Amino acid sequence: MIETKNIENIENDNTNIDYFKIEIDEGLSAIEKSLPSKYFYDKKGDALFVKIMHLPEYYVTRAEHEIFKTKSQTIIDALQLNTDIYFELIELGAGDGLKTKELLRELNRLKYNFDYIPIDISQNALDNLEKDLNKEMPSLPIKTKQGEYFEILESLNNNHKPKVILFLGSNIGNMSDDVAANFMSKISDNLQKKDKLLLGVDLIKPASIVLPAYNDSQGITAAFNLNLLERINIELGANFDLQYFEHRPEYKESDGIAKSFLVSTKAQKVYITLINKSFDFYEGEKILMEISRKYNDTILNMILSKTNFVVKNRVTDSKAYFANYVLER
Ligand code: AVJ
Repeated sequence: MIETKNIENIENDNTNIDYFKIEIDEGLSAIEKSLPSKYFYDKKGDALFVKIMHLPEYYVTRAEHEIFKTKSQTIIDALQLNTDIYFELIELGAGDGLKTKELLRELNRLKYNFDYIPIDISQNALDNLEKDLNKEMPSLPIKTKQGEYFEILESLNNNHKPKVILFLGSNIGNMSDDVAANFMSKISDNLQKKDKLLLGVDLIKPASIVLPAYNDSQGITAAFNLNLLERINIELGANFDLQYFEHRPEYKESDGIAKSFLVSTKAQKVYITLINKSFDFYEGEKILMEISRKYNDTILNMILSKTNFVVKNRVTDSKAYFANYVLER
């Protein structure tokens, strides 16, 4: 008998079980199978992602962290903030807030007047972040919001307070260019003139650097991908046999998009109880688990041309692996 997760746990993971079922069914029923990477982040997935951020091969977090450590003042200047004017600092997909803390420390020290509003799909990540920030900066007003970016967007224009949106960590990289353009244009539509967005993107670079970041020697990224199959097993009563799926990332510098696949190493059938359906895999069949888009100025400008944003400033780390762009509405 396959055990399904109890209601309490499902609520803790903030996943609407109906959407979860529908999206998993859709992804596995397509000719080219895929699963949505946003479902990586249950409790175990959050913990694995924290490990990823500390991997020697995963340069992404370190490169952006370097920017925040060494160039916070440049960023603050480019954001054209004024210590007399209150603003909302809204972070989309806050995670563990490692980089944001550098900026928060500076803003706090310089006595800027703001509320920090981190938004994340993971309540677990938000709870950890809030605890951590309360400890280090007890005077910092923090108002966490759990939800998907899109749901939160509309609540942005409920008030006309000046806003700075943080969209860091190359989280935009999980979106196709069309989705990214649509998303950025929705954000800009919900902002007032002169509001800012600080966007962090991983830059296009050779495969010799990018590929190992998604194929680490300790197998943490493989476990991160496989965890979604395990999650489907537990929450939807499926019988994925994890030993017959192999993690295989692909990246060509000419496309600038890292793709993570799980490959079925034999012909097999997987039954999902709560979907009441079985799914056939042929030997070598791939499930696209995640895309991680890498950027350059041309690609970013192409995306922004469909929005009300203009680029005000761009800062990079010393190796030019990563860029933070200050955008203005
Ligand atoms: C959090 C989306 C930026 O794509 O690099 C890390 C997620 N996936 N390793 C990325 C991730 C595998 C990460 N982002």
